[in-house]
Amino acid sequence: MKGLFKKILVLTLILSVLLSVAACGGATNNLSKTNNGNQEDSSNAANSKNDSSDVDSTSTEKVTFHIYKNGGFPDYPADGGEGKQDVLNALAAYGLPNVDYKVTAIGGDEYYDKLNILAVSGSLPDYMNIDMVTMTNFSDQGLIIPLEDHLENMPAAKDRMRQVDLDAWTYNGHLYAFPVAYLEGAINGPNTTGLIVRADWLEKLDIDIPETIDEFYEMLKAFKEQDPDGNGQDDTFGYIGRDTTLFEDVFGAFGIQPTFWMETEEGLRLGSTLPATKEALAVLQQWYAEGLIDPDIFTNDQSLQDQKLANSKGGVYEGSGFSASVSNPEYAALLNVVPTAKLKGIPAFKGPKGESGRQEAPPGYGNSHAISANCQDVDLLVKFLNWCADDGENGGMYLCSVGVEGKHFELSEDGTKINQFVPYNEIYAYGLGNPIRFQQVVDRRWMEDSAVECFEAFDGMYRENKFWGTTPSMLDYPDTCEELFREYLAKIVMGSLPVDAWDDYVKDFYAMGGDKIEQEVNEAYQALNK
Ligand SMILES: [Ca+2]
Repeated sequence: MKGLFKKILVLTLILSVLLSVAACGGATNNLSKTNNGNQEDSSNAANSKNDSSDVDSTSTEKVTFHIYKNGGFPDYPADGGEGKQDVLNALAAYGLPNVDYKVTAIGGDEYYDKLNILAVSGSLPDYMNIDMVTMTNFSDQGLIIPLEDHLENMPAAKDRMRQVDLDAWTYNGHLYAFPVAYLEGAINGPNTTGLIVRADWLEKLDIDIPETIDEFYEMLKAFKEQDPDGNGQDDTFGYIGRDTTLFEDVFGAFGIQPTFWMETEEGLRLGSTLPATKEALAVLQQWYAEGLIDPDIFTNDQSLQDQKLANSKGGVYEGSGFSASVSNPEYAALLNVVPTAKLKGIPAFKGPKGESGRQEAPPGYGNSHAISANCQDVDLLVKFLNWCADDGENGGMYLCSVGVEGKHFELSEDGTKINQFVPYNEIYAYGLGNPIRFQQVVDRRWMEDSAVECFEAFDGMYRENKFWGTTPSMLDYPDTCEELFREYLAKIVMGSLPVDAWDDYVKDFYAMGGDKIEQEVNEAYQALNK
C-alpha cells in the first residue's frame, strides 16, 4: 500500500502536479490551517431576491445532483431545510429551473474513507470535495472527468481563480478539480499570515511600529526589559511562537525564505543553503541569548503558544490576519485576562539591504471539487456551479455563503462590509451557507475592521516560492528540505551549536540527497518555464 501510494506521488510529481504536502516549501501550511478556523468558511451575500413567479414550471424534469462535502455540519437538515426553496427559486429565476441537489456532509478523515468505498462500488456522487492524493488516484482510475473545457462555462468563478491553483489541480495535462475563487482586494487573498504585536504594549512603552530589523530588535528589548505588563516582575519575552515557527520575517529581512526555492545565478537554490541564511541565524542566536525569544519556542505547540499570549508572556508572534479579530479564540483568551489588550498586524520589517518579506501560501488552497464520471449532465452541473459563484442578479454567491439578505446578513451601503445577524450554525440549520457552498468565492467582507487592517498591513509582503512541486528525490529523502534545517535552526538559535555550524548544515543537506533534489528541481523548473 505504501509503495502504491509512493508510486502515485512520484507520478504526480513528475507530471508537475503540486502536492499540498510538498516536502519543500510547505512551512506555512500548519500556520494557515490552525489560524483559518471556521471563519474562513464564511463569505457573503447580496442578491437573493427570489421571485418564484419567474419559474418556468413547464420546463424539463428535475435533475438532482448528489454532492459530497467534506465538513461536519450537524445543523444542516437532511432534506436541505427551509433555505432549499430559496435556492430553487433563485435557480429558476437564473434560468435553471430543473436543477435540484442533495448534500451529504461528512467531517474529518471519515470523508475520504467514505469516498473510497463509493469509488470501489462505482457509486461516486456527481460532485465532491477532493484532495490532491485522491484526485490523482481517482483520475488514474477514470473516476473523475477533465474539467478544463468546462471552465469557460463558469465565468463567475473562472475569472476569479488563480492560475497557480489551476496549475496545481492539473494532472496528466488535464484539470481535475475546480479550485476556490477569490474576490478582489487585500483581505480576500490566499495569504493570511504575518507578525502580530501587542499594540497596547507599543502604546504603553511609546514605541512606533518597527520598520527596520534594528527597530524590531529595540522593540523586543523593550518588551523584555521594560515590564510591559506592569506587574513589576521580569517575566516577559519579546518573541513567542511554537515548534513550526520559522522566523520568516527575520530571514526575509536578509532576502531569504529558508524553505523556499529561490532564483540565483546558478539556478534555483533552497533558501536555507544560501549564505544570507547564516547572517539571519547569527541575529537570531544573539536575540535568543539576550532572552528576547521564548526559550521554549522550538517545543511549544499551538495551545502553549496561545497560553503564553493570554498570560502576557510575549509581545509578538507569527499569526494570521484573523488573529486581530476579537472573536478569534486566541484574542478572546487574551482579552479575558487583559481586557485592555490590543493585537495588531505589522508589515514585514526591512533588513540591512532593505529586503523584507515572508512566505506566500502554497497553491491549491482547500475546498476544491471534482466531477464524477457518473455525472449524467455535466453541462447543467457546471451552470449550477457558475450560479453558486455569481453575485449578480439571482446569482447564488451569498446564499451559498452567508444566507439570505435581510434575514441573515446585510451589506453596507457601499458594499464593502457584510454585517451578519446570526451565527453560522443558524444559517446551516436553515439550509444555506457552507454546506451548499459548491464553488467557493473567498469573500472576507464579514471581518471586523481590526482584522481588515491586519490584512492590509500584510498586503504586498509575501515572497514567491519558485518551485512548489515535489520531486522523486524529495520522497526518497523526506527530511532533507525542511526537517534538517529545522534541527540546525533550533540548535544554532539556542546556542548549542555555533553559527558556523551552518556550513555543516549545507554539507549535510547536499550529502542527504540535496544534490539530487536540487538538480531535479532545476530540471522541473526549466521544463515548466519553457
Ligand atoms: Ca512583567
